[in-house]
Amino acid sequence: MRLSVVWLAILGGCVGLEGPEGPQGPAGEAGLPGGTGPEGPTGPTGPMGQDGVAGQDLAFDPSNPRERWAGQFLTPPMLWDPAVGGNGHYYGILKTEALTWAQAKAEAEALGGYLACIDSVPEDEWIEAELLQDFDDAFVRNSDGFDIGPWIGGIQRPASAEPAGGFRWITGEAVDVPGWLFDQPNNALGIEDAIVFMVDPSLNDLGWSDYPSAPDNVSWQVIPITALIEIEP
Ligand SMILES: [Ca+2]
Ligand SMILES: [Ca+2]
Repeated sequence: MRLSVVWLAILGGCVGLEGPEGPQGPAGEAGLPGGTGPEGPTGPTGPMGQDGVAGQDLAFDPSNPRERWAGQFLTPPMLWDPAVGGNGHYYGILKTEALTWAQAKAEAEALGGYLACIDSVPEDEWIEAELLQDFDDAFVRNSDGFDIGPWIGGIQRPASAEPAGGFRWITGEAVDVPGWLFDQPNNALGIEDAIVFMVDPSLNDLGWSDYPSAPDNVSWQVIPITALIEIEP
């Protein structure tokens, strides 16, 4: 697993930005299934302490996507901060069972967001560096050694010129950021019509590939297990 040191460093860095660590609270008597015993006291905020205010209870803020959907993502959704040139949107990797592109799109919308629509090079670079680089759990490896990552919001209109014609974001915008891996899109098997992040082992590179929106799990195909979701707060 490449995950880990670098990713934890990134995560640690993000936590660090929020302030010093609070002390670990005493463990409460968690409400056990069956309801035996009262729920124990909530300890003061621990290492993930918001704002790092020692001893302050962590108030759940449903307007903050980082908290609202934290349990459903591989990590809490991350803010592309306008202070560093970002768009103020949150991005998270939803991990589920194998998903077709249409299922991933529906899951994203059910969470109040949409499959990420990447319309600038800085957005693409930020996503790769902060959400995908060294984060193996977002990928599933196929029999040819390609690591297939999360679905994003690009889809090819039917009857478009192959291999590259007619790709649009679900926002309706044209896909015109140069995020494709070398030799992609290639319309492999003549059936690739949606966009995933992928690692090409021969290039040792991460980028986009076209991929069948409804993989049938034959031959080299695997079905993506994650979706990159963009949320506008
Ligand atoms: Ca195609
Ligand atoms: Ca492809």
